[in-house]
Amino acid sequence: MSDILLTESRHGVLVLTLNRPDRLNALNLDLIAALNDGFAAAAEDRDVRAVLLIGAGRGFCAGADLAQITGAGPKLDLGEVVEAYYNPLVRKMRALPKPIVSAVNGVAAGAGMNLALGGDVIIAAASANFTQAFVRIGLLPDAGGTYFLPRIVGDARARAMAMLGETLSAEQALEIGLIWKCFPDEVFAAEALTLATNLAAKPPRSLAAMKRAFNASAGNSLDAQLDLERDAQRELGYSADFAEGVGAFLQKRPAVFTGR
Ligand code: T3D
Repeated sequence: MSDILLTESRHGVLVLTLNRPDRLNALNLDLIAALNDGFAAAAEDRDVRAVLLIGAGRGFCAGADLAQITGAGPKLDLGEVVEAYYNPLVRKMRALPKPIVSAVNGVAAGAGMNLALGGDVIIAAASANFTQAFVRIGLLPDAGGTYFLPRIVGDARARAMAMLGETLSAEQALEIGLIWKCFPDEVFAAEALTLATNLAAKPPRSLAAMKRAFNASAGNSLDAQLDLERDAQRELGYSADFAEGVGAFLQKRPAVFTGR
């Protein structure tokens, strides 16, 4: 894997670190391609049971690399860029049958913020902040922003965030339910890894089924969703991990889940 995306496996967690700290980890095309590869690798590797996405340095991700998309070369077709780079990445993250922790260690702007929203559990350091920066440069939220934002914080807040482009502190993000938890800066990286490690020890098939169900719920009727829950629960009910979970409860010992 390239230097602009550092990868490291620890206790079932694949840590993906955006590594362009001098650009606040802005997304150039190489970095988006590396992220696509990273999530594809996470999908294939049975030993990876959770992914932790974090930024190197003081930023999480400042969105698209503006120097690249408005640089000296021929004018880029942004629709092409979105189609070839951002959209496959968002689809891969959502389809990954393993939980993704978005650990927002610093500023998350534009597509950088929406990259975080593509994760399953979003946490932030106290000094982090969030901006739908697109309006400042005459674009609209991409990387799933117009889909994720209203579903996470509601339509009114989503529209205002997108249209005004104001910056939200981590504390405000917590208040409006944009993130799960906020940690002091000094302990953030350790807490993020603990949380991801904790997820990696949970029953993988159960987590994968939840992810499928939550993904589907955005477009499903209640009836369709109830059917989906029935079918998924039937499958999980025959799993070795279900037997292990119940056995461990009855025997008053910690469960050891294997994904079978
Ligand atoms: O198809 C497509 O590709 C279109 C897709 C678009 C998706 C998008 O994400 S559009 C939105 C793009 N992002 C932005 O508009 C945010 C731009 N950045 C900022 O507004 C500010 O940098 C921040 C508010 C994020 C942080 O401000 P601050 O004061 O903490 O840091 P800074 O000094 O502005 O940035 C530090 C360095 O990073 C600086 O370089 P320098 O002066 O030290 O050499 C700055 O130019 C660089 N940087 C920050 N953001 C980007 C960037 N370089 C390239 N692209 C960036 N997005």
